[in-house]
Amino acid sequence: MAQMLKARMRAGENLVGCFIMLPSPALVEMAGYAGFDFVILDTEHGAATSETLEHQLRAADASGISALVRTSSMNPGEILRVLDAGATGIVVPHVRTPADAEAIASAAHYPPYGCRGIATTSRAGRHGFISVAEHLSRAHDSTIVLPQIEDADALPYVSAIAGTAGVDGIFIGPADLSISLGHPGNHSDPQVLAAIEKAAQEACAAGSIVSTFASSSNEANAFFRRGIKMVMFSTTSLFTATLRDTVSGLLK
Ligand code: 3PY
Repeated sequence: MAQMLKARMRAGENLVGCFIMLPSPALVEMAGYAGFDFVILDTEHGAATSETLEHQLRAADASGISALVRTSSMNPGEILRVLDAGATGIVVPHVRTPADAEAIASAAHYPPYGCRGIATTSRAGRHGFISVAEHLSRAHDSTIVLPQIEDADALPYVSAIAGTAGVDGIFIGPADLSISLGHPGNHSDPQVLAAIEKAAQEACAAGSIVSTFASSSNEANAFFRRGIKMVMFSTTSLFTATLRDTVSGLLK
């Protein structure tokens, strides 16, 4: 499964994911059964604990969907813990420089590609039921690293960040970027749109994969047509929109 997502990214497939802030394994299963390609479990703003996260990763395995985790920071210990828990990859917020990108890639990959430490009995190593050699080979083939570009001061470095060894793509965060560019919450401000487009083009030119949020199928398809290969929907936004529409349609 994990291998499959990285291989599919490398094959240039269009991929669609669910971004999940709620610490619910059932929501992960729903995304899997609905046919999404991946979930991103958010521990930056979401309420997950190490234990709820592990249950969500189990739900991903059970429902056949790949699960990445958004960490709350670039801390190598945090990156290690979510990968040991069985995440297919990491999304790391507020990466600003090529040195940041190198540091997170190193934390995510085992030697000789990085400096991740091994626990042979971690969940990622099937609690010791696979050999160390198999664990290392699986990790090498499957681990995905996506730095988030969401700050104005990261924009000059997009090509270098995207092209860093051990980095598989970039994830553009429109909400933080809109704040950083002085247009809080206005993702469709021309300056924000232009910055997103430029970052996407530069990352694609560096041979990298670009991911970001869409708010509708039409917007997702427009991204796919422009070469943005990984598009995700916020499950909280989908759910709140449905709740709002349902209540507003009632005769009361
Ligand atoms: C962004 O859009 O900036 C995000 O990181 C979403 O949480």
